[in-house]
Amino acid sequence: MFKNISGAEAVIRCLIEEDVDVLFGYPGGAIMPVYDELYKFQDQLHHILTRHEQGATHAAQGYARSSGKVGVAIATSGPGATNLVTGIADAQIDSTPVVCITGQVSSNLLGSDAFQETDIIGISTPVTKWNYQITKASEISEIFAKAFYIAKSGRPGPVLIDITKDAQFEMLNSFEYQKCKKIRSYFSVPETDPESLKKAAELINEAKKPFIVWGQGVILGNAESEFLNFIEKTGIPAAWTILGLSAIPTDHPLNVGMVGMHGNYGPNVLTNECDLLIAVGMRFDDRVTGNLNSYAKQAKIIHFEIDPAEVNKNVAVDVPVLGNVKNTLHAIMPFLNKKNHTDWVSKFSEYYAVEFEKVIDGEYNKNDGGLSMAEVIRVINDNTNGESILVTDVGQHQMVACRYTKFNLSKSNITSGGLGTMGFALPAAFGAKIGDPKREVIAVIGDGGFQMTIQELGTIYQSKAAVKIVILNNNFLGMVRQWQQMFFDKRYASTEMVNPDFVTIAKGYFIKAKKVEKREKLNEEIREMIEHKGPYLLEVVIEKEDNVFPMIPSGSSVSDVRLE
Ligand SMILES: Cc1ncc(C[n+]2csc(CCOP(=O)(O)OP(=O)(O)O)c2C)c(N)n1
Repeated sequence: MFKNISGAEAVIRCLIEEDVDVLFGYPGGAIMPVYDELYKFQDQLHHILTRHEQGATHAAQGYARSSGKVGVAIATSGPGATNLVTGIADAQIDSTPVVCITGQVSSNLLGSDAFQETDIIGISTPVTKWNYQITKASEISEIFAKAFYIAKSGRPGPVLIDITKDAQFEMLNSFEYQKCKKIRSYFSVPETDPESLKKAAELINEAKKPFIVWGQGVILGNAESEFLNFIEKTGIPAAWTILGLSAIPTDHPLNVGMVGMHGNYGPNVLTNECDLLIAVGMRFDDRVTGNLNSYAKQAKIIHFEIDPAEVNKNVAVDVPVLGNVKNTLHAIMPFLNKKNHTDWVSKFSEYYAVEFEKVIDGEYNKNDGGLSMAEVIRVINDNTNGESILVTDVGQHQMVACRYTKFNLSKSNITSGGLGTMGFALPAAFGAKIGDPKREVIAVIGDGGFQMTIQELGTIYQSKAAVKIVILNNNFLGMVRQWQQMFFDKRYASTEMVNPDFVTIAKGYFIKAKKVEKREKLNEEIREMIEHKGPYLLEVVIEKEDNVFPMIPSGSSVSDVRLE
């Protein structure tokens, strides 16, 4: 219990009670009392000054995804608060636990169009799991406890707390903090119906051609070992959504690759041949399913899911199994028969061989012409033992990097999946490095997305976060250019980029940087980057008009996936 402390100090004490050790943010008038306390508490709570508030939310997301903890971002009212919104929306759709704190004008000015007043509660309502405006210091303790509980419990997500300036100044006679363990009428994890486990097990035991698609729920639920036990006992081939990537090692014999628009050939085509589709902690996003009218219509479907709102949302399910996948995958084990599906699994290998011949070999093992994105990833793989964290932005490089990077450890793939936010990677990368400092963090970014948050090089320099930045420079907004080539008769409307000298820019921020154009130099330059102790930027000039295949054209069926 603390006596005679300000609301601002109470905010700091709440963060310390929640084991927050770092927060990302940007100061301004309406949040200055809290910043003043941050100054006083700097030994216990480290503040990283980003160069833009969007960077603060993405950094908090990167931190949350690499550490498994709640990320915290803080900003002032008005433009500071609105600049957080893209990152909040990104965290909402990708289920990332983040608490955002915004300053607000004093309560007597609310609604008067005061200087830097925006209705951030109204603006952020559709993109937060919960939000709340504090106008009295006495509310701080309870609201922060709820905020952290809501952000991390059940299906995680972003929470925003807006706090008026007078509440920050107001003195509290006494302050006590209790972590929240329960909120009336908020059921973070639904109860599992034991019958659903039995029904699911029956279908799994009977199936001749079962197929698993797993998503981020496996990682968020810390259910990696339960998931491995499940697939190894049942012998079922399993494919990942982009956010599920890295939950199990790439080279596991039952890991058959990625589903979705730029996923692998076999998993997409065989979605429409399996007799049982088992979805684990994924949400049937349209980028995964393609046209719903022709998605796995022949199959029975089981959905292991924590969020009841996702069940039967896009795809009608035969057996929903509600609950945390860590528990449900464990609980179903005694009902399952040990099996293998050798012939069925080999079908995936047959499709892989076709994809290898038509797509993979040519780009992954390329040895003439301009550099390909895939061979850059191959050389990164050769130098990292599958143990580094990959952070990607949005576009062609994202699809290629996610498909080709080899992973041996979970929580190693950080990308903007649901929102597809260009500008995500650079700030998310230093957030990830701060969240897990022992691991190598490699950000692979397109020349377009890099320039959306390029100013965060300043944060990297100031915070000394040793991230490695690889810019795959094709001088195009590559993914949009690919669509223009395929669906708009090559009318490259505003997709060609005339770029600055990235190396000079990085050097302006005192970050070591190099540019590589030649295949013979690639391995040496990547090794030098990895061996360098501090942050490093490597610009790799790649083939200008490379395309990403496989591809399911928008609106088509998963089985219409194209290889060229
Ligand atoms: C904030 C934002 N604006 C626009 C888009 C649409 N968009 C998706 S991919 C892409 C091109 C990305 O280009 P680049 O960063 O150079 O990566 P590349 O595709 O070339 O690898 C664009 C413009 C987006 N995803 N996010």
